This record gives sequence, structure tokens and C-alpha cells, in this order.
Amino acid sequence: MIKKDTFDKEKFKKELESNVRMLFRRKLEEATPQQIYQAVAYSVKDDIIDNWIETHKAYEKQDKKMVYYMSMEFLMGRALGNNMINLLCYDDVRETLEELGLDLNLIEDQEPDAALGNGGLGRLAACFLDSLATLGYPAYGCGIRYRYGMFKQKIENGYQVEVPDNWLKYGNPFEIKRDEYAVEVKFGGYVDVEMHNGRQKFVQKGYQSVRAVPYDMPIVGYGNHIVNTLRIWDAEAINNFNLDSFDKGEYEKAVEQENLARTICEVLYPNDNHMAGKELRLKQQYFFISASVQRAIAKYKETHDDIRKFHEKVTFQLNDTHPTVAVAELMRILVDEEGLEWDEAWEITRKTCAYTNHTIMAEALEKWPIELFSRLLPRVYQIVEEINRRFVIEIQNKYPGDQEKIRKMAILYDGQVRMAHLAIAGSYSVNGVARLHTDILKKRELKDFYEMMPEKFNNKTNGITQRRFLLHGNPLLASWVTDKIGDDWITNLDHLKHLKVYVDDEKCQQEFMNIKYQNKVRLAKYIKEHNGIDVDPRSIFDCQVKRLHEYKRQLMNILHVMYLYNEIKAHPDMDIVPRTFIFGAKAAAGYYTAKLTIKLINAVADKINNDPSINGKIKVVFIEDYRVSNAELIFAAADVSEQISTASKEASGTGNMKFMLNGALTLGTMDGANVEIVEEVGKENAFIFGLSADQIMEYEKNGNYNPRDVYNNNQDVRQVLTQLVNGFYSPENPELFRALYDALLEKDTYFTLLDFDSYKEAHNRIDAAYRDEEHWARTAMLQTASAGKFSSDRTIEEYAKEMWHLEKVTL
Ligand code: B1H
Repeated sequence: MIKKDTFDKEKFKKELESNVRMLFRRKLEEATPQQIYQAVAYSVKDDIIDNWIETHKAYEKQDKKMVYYMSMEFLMGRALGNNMINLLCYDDVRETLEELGLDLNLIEDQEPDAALGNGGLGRLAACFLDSLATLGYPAYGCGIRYRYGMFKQKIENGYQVEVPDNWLKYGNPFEIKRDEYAVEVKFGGYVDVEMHNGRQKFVQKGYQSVRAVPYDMPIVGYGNHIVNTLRIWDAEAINNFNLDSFDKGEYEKAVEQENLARTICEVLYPNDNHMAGKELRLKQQYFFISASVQRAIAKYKETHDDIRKFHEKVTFQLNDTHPTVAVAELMRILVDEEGLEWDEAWEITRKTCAYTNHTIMAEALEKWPIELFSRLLPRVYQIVEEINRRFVIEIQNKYPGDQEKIRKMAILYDGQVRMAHLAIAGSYSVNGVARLHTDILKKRELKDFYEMMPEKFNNKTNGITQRRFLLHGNPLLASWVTDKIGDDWITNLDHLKHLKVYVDDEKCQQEFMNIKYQNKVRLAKYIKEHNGIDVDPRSIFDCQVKRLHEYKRQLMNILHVMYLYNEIKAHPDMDIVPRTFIFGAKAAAGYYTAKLTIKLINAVADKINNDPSINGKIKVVFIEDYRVSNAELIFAAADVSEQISTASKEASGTGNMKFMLNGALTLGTMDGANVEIVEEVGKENAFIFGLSADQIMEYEKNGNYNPRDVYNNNQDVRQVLTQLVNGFYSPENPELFRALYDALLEKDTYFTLLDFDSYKEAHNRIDAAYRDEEHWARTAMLQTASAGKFSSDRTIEEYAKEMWHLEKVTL
């Protein structure tokens, strides 16, 4: 790793001591680990501040175009380690702390994850911010400062229990409250028309409002002195109580506004790939979008006088449809407050906004009842109506007399506001997140829109930041790679391809597998501490970590484990390579089937791990509270990466890339970015199975799949299904898993039974392959060597060049 030339150990120690004294009135020796974490974090922040100021000065001076990445979710994880890595002082700080008898790993563990996101969509936003800063692109992340992030998961008696995530309990040393940039956001009331200088003016009256207050978090670029900003908004009550002067009506309104302010940012909705449809969620969306758009316009106007050129300096990237109200809010401000004509405002809006689609799951499609939308956002709704009216005319002009097109494409239809349609109509770009996903959007989900405006559609295959998921998460492999090929890979992941010359080198193979082994020991230790389970680091670590969702098919994985267990019991001498099946997953709090699947995994784990007769041939581990920080340990230790979604359902996946980067072999369907992973590494170096997206979509269209046919013809499937309802894994309640059984036999929406045999056969191939140590080592190394494409640096360069047209800042 490039060393920072300016690091002064003694100065750092003094700072640390002084921070502990200032913050906690203690000496370093007396400080708790949490207090030491805070003190280190403040020292690191001190290192960041000047660069942060300079970066923003440079942006202003060079007047470059800026992207605002609008997202309801930023799954940042921990900041301290990442910031030190990007400041190039990680090793120096580690050594300095060692001299003081302190262990940096333990100090890092004091920091709560900033879990302001659910899963892939939120983590993608975090990786993008890292890449934007590292590449030197002017960017803001805009989001919500949830009081409570993603819930903490406890496993009690095998069941998931949700515990509030009070991540701000000890304060957040990296954030800065920017009260000076607070703005007002209005909800409800009605719209009045007033005449101003002979022009109609639409005024919202009788509303409730809150004060949106931004908190800024630094986003440090890698070794380039650039510090961008993640701006997350908190809500405060707008009026200070002054009881004497309030009449009854005002008093009630004040109380209501206080409540509104308290509730808006209270908690992240914990649904991945699912629309909650709650009024409070829409309030959250409008809250942070109105605040962000108001600030973006105010900032633009500080240094520019022609609002008609707004889109030349600003672009809004909408992270799925959740921030789509930005289209209407920008129109509202341009028309009502800046006094532009509709057509001018619409042209600016369409040139400012761009929309990324992240899913084709029907239950995730955002539609708001017009009743709710118009009551909460009366003026914004009028604007949506006008956008819709004009859009429908456009459709009619293109397809005269075709009522069907209007039915399918209108923004307002059937009493609902269809947010994806608003996003497409109001954007200059619509992109999917992997090639297959974008193709499905064009051919099926958004076919009508693609035919009407093909020029808007494009693909941007997702990526991940190697700074967190290799350099920080897997220091052993990171320094091995650097030893072999130099450290250019840290900012140019394509360089990993230079590892290919080593894949047949026996010594390198051994080194590579030895590092993998040490990472497995590290994870085994974590598992022992957290689960009390002994796992053998020489067994195959077979991992599936991601949100729990039926389409991701954790159920298929555990059914296969149940099958394997039956086989071992039936053939005690069966020769199989010992395997540790590792799961990590949170289920949305209200998702019954998902929660029952967690209980099943834990029930299977209990039985198998405690059956001495199988000699530890297989073990099952459910890692509690899967999150960014423990994910880093899992990716580094994995041999096999389970990416087994029903083909066509996983838009991209990004965990697949993190595993690949760390040398795990993919066991997967031809879904999402798996397709491109296989393309990079070669089909012979992955374990691919199952129906293709086309085959699945054919079955869905024709409705001609009957899971009972599989049940009737497949003895293994019959046996494991029966074990769901005969008490084999739940003697105290034999019917416990009935709902899973019924779902599989009645519909099997996600083709679990139909793919089961092919999945089983792929597992057999893994068993066989692992026995050839040399070949496995070669293949594992090849994963890392072929992962170059999957850097979020590559993704962001594509967004910046092909869509946003950003220029890099120079410092
Ligand atoms: C993804 C979501 C998502 N797609 C609704 N859609 C949400 C939808 O709270 N909600 O309402 C939250 C999340 N998340 C994921 O995005 C895809 O499933 C992954 O395949 C993809 O890799 C990731 C990033 O593009």
C-alpha cells in the first residue's frame, strides 16, 4: 500500500491523548474501547477536514457538473477503517496503536455499522460514492438520516427477532450538522391560485411543514485528497413552542408538526425488493427529495444566474423509483418559484433526471394511490397530472387510436400513480444493472417504453469497491496481490488480470490457498465466538449471504442440505468432502415465509451439527445479524459462492462479485451479473445449473409447470419435502414447516423443485472438483484474476462518460 509521507506517529499519539481528555475527561489508559474508537475517529476526521474544504473550493472554482445520487438507502457500513485506508494511513495508525498496546481490529469493532439500507441497492450506493470520490468526480449522495437503520437480528430459539438499531447512541464522530442549510418541506393542505403581476401563482396553504436539516458525512477518495459528501437529512419541528401566544388551533397544529418531524426520519423500512405502500414512506421520499432539490437549486444559483442552464451543471441520478418524486418537485420549483414556462421547465427536468431500475419483481413496483398522493402532496400532484396529460398526448401522437398503449403506459391509471412511468417520462436515461436485466427490461417489462424511446435505454452493469471488499476486508490477499503485480489494482482493478500468469505456478497456488485457509480460520473463530459451533477450516466453506427472499432460494439450498444429510445417514461410509454450509440473511419483519425459512435453516443446523454419527461431514451455520462488517469476513473465507436465484429474478447481484474478487467459485444460475461473471472467468471455471431466464419466462407465460410432477417422479425431493411436515426437524410441532411445504407443492413460484436435480448435480461437481487441490487452487486464483470488470470504478466511469458527462476535478 502506498505510504503516506506525512504521517507523524508521535503527533498522532498526542492527538489521541488530547481527544480522550477533551471528550471523556480521561487518560488514554482509563479509556474504554468505545472511547478510544471515538478518539481515533476524531483524529482521522481532523485529517479529512482540510481536504474536504479544499475539494469543495475546487468544485466551486472549476464549476464542473455535479451528480446528485438520490437514494433512500446508503448502506455504508463502518467508516473508520475505510477512511484510514483511503487516507493511506491505515498501516501507520495500526502500528502506532500497537505501540500503545492497542489492537486496531478491536477498536474498529466498536463502531456500529451505518446500516441505512436494506441490501444490494443500498450497498451499491455506498460503493458508488467510494468510486466517485476516488475517481475525482464532483458528487453528492443525498439520503435520509434514519434514527434507526436496518434492525439488528437476534436468533432466539431458531427464530429471527428484530431489535432496533440505535446506531447513533454514542454519536457519530464523522458527521457534521449543517444547520445553516436547513430548508422547509411542506405536506398536505390545499392549493390556492393567486394573481401575481398578471400571472397565476399556485400557493400551497393550510399545510404542515418540517424543517429539513442536513448532516454531512465525508466520502474520502483513495489517495487523491478528494473528499465528497454524503448529505443525509434529519427532520426538526419548525416552530418553537410559545404557549402564551397560541390559540387552540395553532397549538394543535404545533403538536402535529412536532409529531410529523419526529416520525419522518425515525426508521428505515426494512423491505428488500418489496413496496410497503405506507403513507409515512411517501412522506420520507418527498421529505428528502424536496430538501435535496431545494438545496441543489439554491447552490446552483449562488454562482449562476440562468436557471435555464441548470442541467448543464447538475444531474440527478434516481436510485430506483423511490426518489422519483424529484421529477415533479423540480418542475414545481422551476414553474412555481422560478417562474419558468412549463415547456422550458420540462426540458430542463428531462435533461437533469436519470433513472436506474433495480428490479422486475412485481411486488417491488411502486404505485401510490392517487387519493393518498394528492392529499399528501397537493401541488406536486397537480404537476404529475399535467405531466401525465401531456405524456398521454405524446403516446396518442405516436400511436393514434391505440387505447391499449395508454392503458399500459400512462403515469396515472386505475387510481394510481405509477412511479416507474413518471421516472421514465421525466428522465434522459433509463438503465438496468446487468446486461441480462437490461435486456429483460427492453424485451418485456418496459417494452412499450423502449419502443417509444429506445435512445433512453442503456445498461450499466453493477460493480463493487475493491477498497472495502479486498483491501480492507482481506488484507492478507490484498498484500499478496500487491506483492505479485504491484498496487495499481487498488484504483484500476483491471490490473488483476496480470495475476493470470501465476495461476499454474504451484508455489503461488499454495500461497493463495494458504491465505484462504487463514481467512477460514478467522471466520471459524468468529463462528465459534458467536454461534458456539466448531467448524473445520479444512472443510469447503459454502456460503449464501444475502437478504432472505423466496426468489433467492435459500430454501433450495437448505433442502439440498437436508437431502445430503439423508444420503449420509443412508450410506454412512459415503465419501464426501466435508462441507460447511454458511448462511446469513435478514428477513423483512413482516415476511412470514422468509422468517420460517430462517427457522428451518436453524432447525436443520441444530439437528445436523449435533449428530455425532455423521462425523462432522457436514455442518450448517446461520450467522446472526449479517451486515457489511461481518460480510467482509465471510467473503474472504468463502470457497463456494451460492448465487442461486430463479433465473430472470435477480437484477444483478453484487455479493456474487465480492465473492469472486476474494477467490470463491460461483455456484449459480444464469441470472443477473452471474452471466457476466461466467463470461469473464469461463464457463468451465464456474458451477452453473438450472433453467435459463428464457425457459423460466416461457413457463411463466404458459403456466404449464406443475411442481407435483417433480414430487411424483423424484424420490429425493419427496423425502425432503415429507421431512418438512413429519416432525423430522420439529418434533415438538410436526406441522411447523407446513407453509413451506404447501408453497412448494401448490405453486412453487420460484421453480425450486424443477431446478433441484440440476442443483444437486452441480454440488456433486463441486465435491469432485475440490478433491483436485491443484486445479481448485488454480480456479480460485482465476476468480480473483478475472474480477477486474466488477469494480464500481468501471461502473462509475461508464455512468460518468456515457450518461452524466462529468469531468474530473483537479486538485
Ligand atoms: C434491489 C431493490 C429494492 N432491487 C425496493 N430492488 C426496496 C426494492 O425498500 N424498498 O421498497 C428496497 C430495495 N433492491 C437490488 O439492487 C437487486 O435485487 C439486486 O439484484 C441488485 O444487485 C441491487 C443493486 O442494483
